[in-house]
Amino acid sequence: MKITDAKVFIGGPGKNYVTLKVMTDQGVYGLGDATLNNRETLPAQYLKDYLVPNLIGRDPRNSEDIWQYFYKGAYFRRGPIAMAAIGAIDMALWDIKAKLAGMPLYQLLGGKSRDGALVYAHATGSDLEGLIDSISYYQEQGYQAVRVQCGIPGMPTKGYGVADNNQQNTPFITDFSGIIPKEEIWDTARYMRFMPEALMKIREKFGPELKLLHDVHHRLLPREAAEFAKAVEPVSLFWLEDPTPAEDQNALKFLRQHSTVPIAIGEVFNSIWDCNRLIENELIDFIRVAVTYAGGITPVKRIVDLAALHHVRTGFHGAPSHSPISMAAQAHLNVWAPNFGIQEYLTLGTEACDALFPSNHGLSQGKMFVSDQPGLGVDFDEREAQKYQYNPGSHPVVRLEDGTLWNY
Ligand code: CS2
Ligand code: MG
Repeated sequence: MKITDAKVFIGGPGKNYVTLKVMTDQGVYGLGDATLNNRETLPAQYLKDYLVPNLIGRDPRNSEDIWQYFYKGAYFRRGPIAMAAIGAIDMALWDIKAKLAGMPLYQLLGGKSRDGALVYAHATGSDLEGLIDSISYYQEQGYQAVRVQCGIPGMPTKGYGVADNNQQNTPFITDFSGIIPKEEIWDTARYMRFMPEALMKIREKFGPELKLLHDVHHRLLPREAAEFAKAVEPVSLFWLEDPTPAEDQNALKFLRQHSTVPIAIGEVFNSIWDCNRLIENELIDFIRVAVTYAGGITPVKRIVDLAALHHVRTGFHGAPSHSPISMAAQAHLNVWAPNFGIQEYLTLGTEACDALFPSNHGLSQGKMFVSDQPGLGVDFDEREAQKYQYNPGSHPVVRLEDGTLWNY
């Protein structure tokens, strides 16, 4: 069996999805997602210039060797651009493999450990009142878990994960007004004074059942993160996400000495080497990798298996930038993983998106139910795709009030 061609598409409704379609001499094709938020043209070019020419002619069933060839063969390894491109190929080859087997992909991983996989939505508000309305909205939709992000009083700009004037379901992460990012101001002191108390008020209002998650988004120093984690212990968060910049795998040691709040990190990781020490030293409770950014199903399965040895559960990234293809790949991993935790699920699905990516993965009562179609269980409509093209966008760059460049 041979790969005969591969096509790369950029675009989608309100998104620059990077979609890979791999064709074979037996007519079976596979799909992959190489969407790297705000840098979409780069994995697309990496695929077109380097990976696709070396893919043609290979046997698509040899997904491990092909992954090793593109990972080790590059010499300069890892990084988000290359791993998103490799990840798309790996997803497409698993899609083909499962279609050839006539099985939904989860069967090749080890079958189902559960039917429904718990998901969480993004509740947001420019103030606490707006956030409480947003949480109520998602609770009424049946969600059992919500991430809560709030505008901070007195903060010169709105802060992370906060939609303008309480608009819900807006793509507040990427501003498609060109490639020059807007600048936002961050003030840690204001955040530290306001957010723990706001989280406590939310817990008091919604009671103990609702799973609350909060994303610090890399913005605290290790000591500040320890202080914040200690302060929010009474809130009983489901998790506190990215309290410190993810590169420093030692940053959480201090936090772990001062708080038992569950920690989730990993959405920016591109390989097992970015998180092996966090997992082996049990410095985190949830690993947040994404199949696109971490290089595909093949390496993410290894990360999940390592995590299972150390009581670390999965909490795969699922930001608006992920296309239904990588969300489908994660849906199969979610039903299989014996150490599944939760799946981030941005309720930004629209008719236009469903038309571009037909699938019958389902969402009900705050859980995602995987398709039983052979393969990933998602398709890609090339005619629909012709409606879209690349639309440059960026998320903000963040500075402290004195101008110091900070973490977005
Ligand atoms: C966020 C991401 O969903 C999350 O947990 O951290 O949406 C992140 O803000 C974007 O992927 C950045 O491009
Ligand atoms: Mg995050």
